[in-house]
Amino acid sequence: MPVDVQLLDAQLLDGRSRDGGATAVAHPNIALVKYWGKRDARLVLPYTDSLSMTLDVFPTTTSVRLSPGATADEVTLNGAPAQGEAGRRVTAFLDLVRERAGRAERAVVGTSNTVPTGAGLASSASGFAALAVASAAAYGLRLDATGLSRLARRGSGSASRSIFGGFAVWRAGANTDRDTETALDLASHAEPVAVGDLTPALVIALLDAGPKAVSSREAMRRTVETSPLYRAWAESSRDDLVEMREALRHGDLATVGEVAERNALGMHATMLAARPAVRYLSPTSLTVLDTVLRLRRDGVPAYATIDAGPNVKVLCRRSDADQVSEAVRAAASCPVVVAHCGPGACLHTGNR
Ligand code: 2P0
Repeated sequence: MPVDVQLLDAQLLDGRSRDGGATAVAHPNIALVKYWGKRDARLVLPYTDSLSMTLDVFPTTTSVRLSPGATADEVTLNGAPAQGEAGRRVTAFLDLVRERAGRAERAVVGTSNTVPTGAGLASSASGFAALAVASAAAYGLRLDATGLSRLARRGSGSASRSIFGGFAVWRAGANTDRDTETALDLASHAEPVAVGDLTPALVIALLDAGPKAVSSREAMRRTVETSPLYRAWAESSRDDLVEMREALRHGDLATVGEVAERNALGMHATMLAARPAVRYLSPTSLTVLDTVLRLRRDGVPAYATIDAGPNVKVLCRRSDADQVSEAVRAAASCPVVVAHCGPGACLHTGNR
């Protein structure tokens, strides 16, 4: 699905509601070439480029309303006050928006996720993409889609990709000796990827919706600092990206799937070799990986990818999605959701 950047730009020029608040919707994305590892934690600059598909399921809706006179931000997550780290990350993000907008008002933020939070189903991607769009509008920051992607990146790296619909690549940007902070920030953002005749389905096996034991942020840091396999994966990931882009351009699902699967399993290998090891894969994750292999042996092109949690996502043809879902459900006794390419982040039209 092509991203409607012009529509987003037009909305942002006039995105605020009468009370100065704004509401935005964003969808999660699943990386086919993964982001794993930061070279700069404060600016959220990754070591490698990554490439993802934005989904049409599990949207996050976020409202930001300025609260003149308040001394702190009020952040609500799924109807309950945001606790600890989650609230601190939202306030740190709003501080960045306020600094750029030259404004000081605190805000009332309400977020609702339809995806289980923190279970490796990319809630932080949709969450910070929606927060970036809503807060930029509420504070009067006029940013185009590229600027919003940079901003969303500061909240959570993968959020930079959810600004765009369909397929998106997040450029790591590169350091040179003379880079200023502004230059580094400008160089790292997502952009849409040209795709040939390809409209895949992603079958999501919901193996475990509970929060993960190790946050992806901590797992990434530990992997970069201690895994002897990290450098090898990062290097092979560059080749994976080249091959992935080529396969997408040609609408070659088999190559897209093969590259996505090896890139994801390689990422998990880096974590398993970290000290101490980070293991997101569960026995049922492996059962689903076996099911995917069996489907392929039976002639069904199906390919697995796994993020920072046990849930397995299976890329396949739209026309095979029912068969793949049935096979996964039978093997893992779990609920299954079928996703397709979804839209980029946008302001809720009710604001206008
Ligand atoms: C990705 N993941 O490319 C990878 C694959 C999980 C596995 O991006 O620290 O929540 O906020 O930048 O974006 C999850 O990490 O991490 C993630 P931060 P984020 O989708």
